[in-house]
Amino acid sequence: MLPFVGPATFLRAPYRPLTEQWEADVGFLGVPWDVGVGYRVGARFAPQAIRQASLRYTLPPEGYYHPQHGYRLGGLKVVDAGDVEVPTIEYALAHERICHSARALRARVRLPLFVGGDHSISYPLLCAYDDVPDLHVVQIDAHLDFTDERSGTRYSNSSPFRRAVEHLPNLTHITTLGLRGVRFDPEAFASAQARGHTLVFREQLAEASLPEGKQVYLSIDVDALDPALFPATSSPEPDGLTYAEVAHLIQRIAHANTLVGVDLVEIVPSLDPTGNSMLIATRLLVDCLLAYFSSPASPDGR
Ligand SMILES: [Mn+2]
Repeated sequence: MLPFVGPATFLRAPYRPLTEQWEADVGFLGVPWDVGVGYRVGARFAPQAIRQASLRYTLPPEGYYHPQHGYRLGGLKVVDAGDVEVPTIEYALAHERICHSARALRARVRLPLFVGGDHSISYPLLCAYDDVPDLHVVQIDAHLDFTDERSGTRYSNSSPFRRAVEHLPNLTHITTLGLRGVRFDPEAFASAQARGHTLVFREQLAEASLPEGKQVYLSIDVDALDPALFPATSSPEPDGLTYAEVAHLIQRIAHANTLVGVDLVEIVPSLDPTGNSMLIATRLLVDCLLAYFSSPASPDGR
């Protein structure tokens, strides 16, 4: 079927709401909440935009074919679990519903994929992982998102990991990859350093030391990518990562650890009328599936 035909679900997977009983290898859940954004809004529209873009990556039953790697992801059972039904503005209610839905998805699939929304959703998503011992978070992001409070706000997209470490004693370590910009919060940086987080600036990426043998929750903020490549994001910073750098990090993290969940956040579709950003975002989700379910056949992520 051509990529502009038919109703849009993620990779053309069947839609099964979380109110039904089912099991799958992969579950896609939209989290269209962008009330926590500190700059340009619109990430609430990303789950639908990703579904539309993902029709170009429809996963056939026999898998994707590549001449050098053969068929990959054949027989993989993917389900589109729809979106969290978020309220208009009440953040506590939104967090409750996001956490509840994330728990329900975790119970049904091996690899949950959560698509935001702004980065504030990582806090309620991580709350659904309070039973995972020695949980590691790997965050690919231009920003630290570890601010205690900003303009009197504690649950914005600047603070999800600060709230997460306060709430989750089992969250033992955070590795942040791709940091850059000129607007660091000194208190947040000192606090993350004092907790022993691994903080990797964009320039140090090649030598980054990544966790090994851990249960890893991977949080990908698309502003880690270069804005020339991925303009559809709220808070762009110049000199970002290339697609290959991010794909390679996903492979390294997935192969050395057990991924327990992935979120992909801060995609603002209206900021890229070409649609290329949404295709790249979809491709990063496909790369997560390839890294998790395929043998390490393509170290460059292609
Ligand atoms: Mn972020």
